[in-house]
Amino acid sequence: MFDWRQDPHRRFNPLTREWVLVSPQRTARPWQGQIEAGDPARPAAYDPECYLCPGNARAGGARNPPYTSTFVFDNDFASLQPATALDRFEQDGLLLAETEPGICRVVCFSPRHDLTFAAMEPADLRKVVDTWVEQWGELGRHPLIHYVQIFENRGAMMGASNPHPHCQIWAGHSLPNEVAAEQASQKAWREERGRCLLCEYLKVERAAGSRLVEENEAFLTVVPFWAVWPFETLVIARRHMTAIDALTSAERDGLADILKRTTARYDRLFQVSFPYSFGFHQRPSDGAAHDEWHLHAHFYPPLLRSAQVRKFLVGYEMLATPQRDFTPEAAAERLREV
Ligand code: H2U
Ligand code: ZN
Repeated sequence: MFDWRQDPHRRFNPLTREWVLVSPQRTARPWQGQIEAGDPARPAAYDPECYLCPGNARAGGARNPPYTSTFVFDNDFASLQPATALDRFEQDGLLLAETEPGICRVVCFSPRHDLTFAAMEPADLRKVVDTWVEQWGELGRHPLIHYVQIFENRGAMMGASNPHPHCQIWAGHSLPNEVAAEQASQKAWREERGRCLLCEYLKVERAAGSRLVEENEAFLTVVPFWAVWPFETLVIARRHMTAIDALTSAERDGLADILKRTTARYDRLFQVSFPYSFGFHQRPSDGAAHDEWHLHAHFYPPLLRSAQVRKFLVGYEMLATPQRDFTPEAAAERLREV
């Protein structure tokens, strides 16, 4: 008899329409590879050397105001620039390039250098949510901007340059790859079945229960059936909405609450300030209604089975298909236990 909990199989991701190989029997293998040092102990509440702390100088000459809540500024090393003119280059259908105008910003969540989502007060997290909604709207109204990506790199392991709680916003002209793939799937689902892919998925996960991690009135956190990263989670709006501009006041509190609870579970599971990349996926800011879109966020944590062992997508995963060593159901169970 085939055992879905133990035997090798593959699972389908309907959002990206890609497969992942699940090989739970591999968790028994020994580890003689790299051991991660992890982030240093909790930093001080204020760091005179930090370019994000209130009152401090940034690289490039600017100085932060003595801010007391959230603080937004234009990235001093922006990947995208608003003055870029639209242009295109093509040769023989093989060499293709397009200019990419845009705006990059940094959002500090708090004046406190030592905090994380998990350690912040709900009222302060609510201000972060309000800032996201405001920034998303403001940047999206720019005529050249068609997609606003809000994301956070947490922890040195994920490439965050600084432990000060902050996220980035890259708002650009074109649809990023992941967003384009998810949009195509959600659109096809809507056209073929007349329903929303993630509304349907929510029902399936609530009925199954085995992959649920957190739930409140407004949001749900699950380890998706098709997760690639060991403790990957998907945070889904309970109500059908295409973007964060549709959140009611209570739902904004609900978003703050679910992010705090989810990250607190991550921190407790591995007894460290858990590293991850986090970001929202939602309707493009191109003026169309995009009713196929359903607001959600992804957490992609790199840690594998302890704070010392991290996952890299290499070898078979680079050349063939991503793979994971234990089932999403087992990961969700561990997250629920802490
Ligand atoms: P990360 O920790 O995710 O790298 O985000 C920090 C961002 O802050 C990064 O994009 C910017 C970097 O360009 N930055 C400034 O805008 N000003 C500075 O003085 C240093 C860093
Ligand atoms: Zn700081």
